[in-house]
Amino acid sequence: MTYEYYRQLIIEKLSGSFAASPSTASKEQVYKATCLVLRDILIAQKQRNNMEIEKKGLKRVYYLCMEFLVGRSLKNNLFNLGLTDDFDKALASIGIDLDELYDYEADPGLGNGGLGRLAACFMDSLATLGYPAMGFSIRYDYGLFRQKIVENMQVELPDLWLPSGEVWMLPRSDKNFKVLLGGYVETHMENGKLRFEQKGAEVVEAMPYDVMISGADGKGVSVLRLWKASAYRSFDMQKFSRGDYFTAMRADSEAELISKVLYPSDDHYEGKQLRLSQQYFLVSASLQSIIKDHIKWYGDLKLLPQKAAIHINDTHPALAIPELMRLLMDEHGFGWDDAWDITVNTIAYTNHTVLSEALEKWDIELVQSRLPRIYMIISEIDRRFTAQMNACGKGGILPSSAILWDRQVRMANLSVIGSHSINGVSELHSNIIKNNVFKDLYSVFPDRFTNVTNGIAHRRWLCQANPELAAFINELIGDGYKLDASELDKLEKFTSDKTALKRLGEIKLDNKKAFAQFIKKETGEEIDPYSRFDVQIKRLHEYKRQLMNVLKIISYYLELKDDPNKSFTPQTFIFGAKAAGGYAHAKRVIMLINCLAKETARDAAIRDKLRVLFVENYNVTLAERLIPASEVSEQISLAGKEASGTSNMKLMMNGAITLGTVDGANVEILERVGRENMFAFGLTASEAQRVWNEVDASALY
Ligand code: 26Q
Repeated sequence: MTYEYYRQLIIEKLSGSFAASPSTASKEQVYKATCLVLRDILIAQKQRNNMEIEKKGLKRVYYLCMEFLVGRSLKNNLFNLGLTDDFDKALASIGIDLDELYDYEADPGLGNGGLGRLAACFMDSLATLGYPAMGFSIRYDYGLFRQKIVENMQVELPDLWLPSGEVWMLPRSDKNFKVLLGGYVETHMENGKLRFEQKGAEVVEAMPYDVMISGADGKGVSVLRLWKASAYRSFDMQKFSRGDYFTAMRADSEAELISKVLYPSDDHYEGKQLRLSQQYFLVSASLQSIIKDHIKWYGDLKLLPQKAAIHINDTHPALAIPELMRLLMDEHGFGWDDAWDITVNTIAYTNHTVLSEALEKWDIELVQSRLPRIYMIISEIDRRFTAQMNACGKGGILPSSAILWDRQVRMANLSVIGSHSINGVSELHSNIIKNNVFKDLYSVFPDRFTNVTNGIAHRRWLCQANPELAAFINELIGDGYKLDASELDKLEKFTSDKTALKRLGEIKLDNKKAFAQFIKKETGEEIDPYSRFDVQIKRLHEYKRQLMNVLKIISYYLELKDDPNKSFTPQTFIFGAKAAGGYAHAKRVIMLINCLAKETARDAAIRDKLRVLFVENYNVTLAERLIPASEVSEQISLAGKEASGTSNMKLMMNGAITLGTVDGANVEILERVGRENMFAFGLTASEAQRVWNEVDASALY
């Protein structure tokens, strides 16, 4: 196809969707028309792929996750489809600069941090590798808050992503489902079988919106299905027609609350009713959708484990286990044992945290009142597990391993008991979950536990984010690494090639200049691109130890104050971090960093040598700008606490040197790159644990 072809498509979209022409359209309309053209191309590709998948009867991957931090899509899709140049020309021919259009797209904040970004990278990877994959999540009206720094402090503002993000979504009004919340369960016999019916429940309608996620070369396409909640119409209309207008409207807004906003806490569990409703809403709608499709394609639900892998990303969608049991038994007539076999063999679970405060435990009363049938099933799973353990003389493990304990439902134990595969996200973390967090359950199910070390979609984080470096790598080793990252090993033969190293230095400097220019444009602040960029970008958390980094910077500051002529490599310390709204300590660290940023900018004796910069509202788009410009990557979590980390990989891949503890995936990075490319320091995880065991923790407070 030529660029004229795409130009024509854009013009047609402008006319068909906005009654506009290139001369009358606003830039925003051109942005939307361009996205819609790409969306159509991806849908057509997906339909072609579907025929192939059905013909071959391929097994499908379903990834359930409360968050998907996809980042902007326009640039990504153009890049993956290899259409950047054509669209650049097509748009230029109607007087529009493609680079300008990118900024019309808000960064959809449908995730908190690492876990949500990992889910998005998987969608890219699955599409690229040709796996038929569908991600399921919630179409939050508001994503993670927009962070503003006011008087050095974080203020949270609503994130309005839909006006520009909605263009990517295809509403599937023919594929909606009902989700029941609350009420009570009525039991009766029917044809000699016990039947369960949930009565008096709120009926919430789940309406799917599909987003196509392209893989490399645009051949594979993953679908991200986002559910929006509203009150079930006919239910509402009954009340409405009885003249009870306000009750009908209230039901509507209560139901809509479910997909209103993403919970902004990360690695910290809060037992909120709305969060539980969100989790069940996601799980129930997604499983009904999976089952309906499976029956359409294969007829027989016994084949589910063969034809579908359902993955739960952390325990947030763990209600998938009892919900699948409910659907198999109550709606499709299976007995307990067959339903259990199908469930366990279909579901797999990834754990992302060892922090005890992050392990989800719901009060039994809450689960019982919101999800009465689900609670019955969870109790039965627990009863059977308990009986089994007692029968084989392992009753001693129940205090750590039972699902129901202390009037609470322990979601991590439910996830292990109800899945055939359980993985951590780095080798160290997977060992910790086997030997500590799930020690007793591991002794019961040793074969279920595995490791899957995290990765990143290097197409986004290297090829797109750092085009100059990618072009240079292409020159050196060809572009095979785009599909197979292990080909980057071929760069080894250039480690002492002076010309290549010089060029790498120039590219880094160009990226630093571009970042400094961006900061100047956005904030008016000037940072020196010739200073060393030392970067810590991640959620603000005590275990990630931003405070330790700040204390080091303060010590440098004091040294320079004492001796302004001290020989000192000029450094710019750059932080990006959001803190959960209720996490007071984390918010005070943000304040400290911002005070320090002001102080280093103000002090003429210091600022040429030492600067601190806090970038406001750190998100995927900012990461894409900053990572290529980074030189030191701060990965300094307390050993044993960071499950994997993924910014460590993104920064390393863009040529930053890691300063890190022996934690999470740092361990494996260290093995691969060697000590000359990573400065590892501090206690190991087991040494840190020993210190904890020795200290009376209560004496610390
Ligand atoms: C739970 C209950 C209620 C509200 C919110 C939550 C919640 C939400 C998000 C709990 C945890 C999260 C996110 C956790 C997370 O991002 N973990 C990170 O996962 C990455 C991908 O595996 C790892 O690289 C990081 O080490 C890990 O911290």
